[in-house]
Amino acid sequence: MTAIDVIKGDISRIEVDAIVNAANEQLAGGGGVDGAIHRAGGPAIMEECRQIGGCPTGEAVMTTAGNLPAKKVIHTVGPIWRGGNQNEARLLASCYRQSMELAVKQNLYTIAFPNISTGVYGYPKEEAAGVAIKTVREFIKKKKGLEKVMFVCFDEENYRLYKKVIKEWKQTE
Ligand code: AR6
Repeated sequence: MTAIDVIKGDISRIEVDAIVNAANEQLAGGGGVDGAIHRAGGPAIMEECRQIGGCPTGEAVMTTAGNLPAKKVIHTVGPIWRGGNQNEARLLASCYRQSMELAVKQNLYTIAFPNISTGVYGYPKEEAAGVAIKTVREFIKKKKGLEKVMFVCFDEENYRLYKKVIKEWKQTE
């Protein structure tokens, strides 16, 4: 069985097989969680990002984790929120799914996610938490291989939302 954990903190400090980065299509680095990961991980991550060249929204690619305690960084590109009718939910679910697929394929057993798209990209936090948790639940029901999935919430609002949604889900199981 795959464990699901919710914690509050900085994902760049988490010691798991793979941490997920909320990147942009150019893999060019930026602010938020992307900035924190590149700052803490050092230039080796950006060097590999440049070689890869980019990543379409909803997809995921993997690089070294440089100086981070994690083994690998999976870069995924969340959708920019444009009101909800531009395939945002499907693309966000795809980010979580493809990141987990990539981890399983590379024999990585523990993975930590930030709250993709809920910062600069403006995705409403409650809706995004619903999509994230539903996608992870569906994935681990069907596919074996992951030991642990962590949701690392940086802000208090996301942390509270995740705790609430997971509690509701456990009560209905
Ligand atoms: N650890 C975990 N979560 C964090 C951290 C951290 N160190 N720092 C921020 N967050 P954002 P997006 C949370 O804006 O919305 C970048 O510039 C934050 O509270 O990082 O997907 C990229 O280069 C929020 O809940 O990512 C892209 O251009 C969540 O991470 C663009 O922003 C996501 O916020 C991507 O936007």
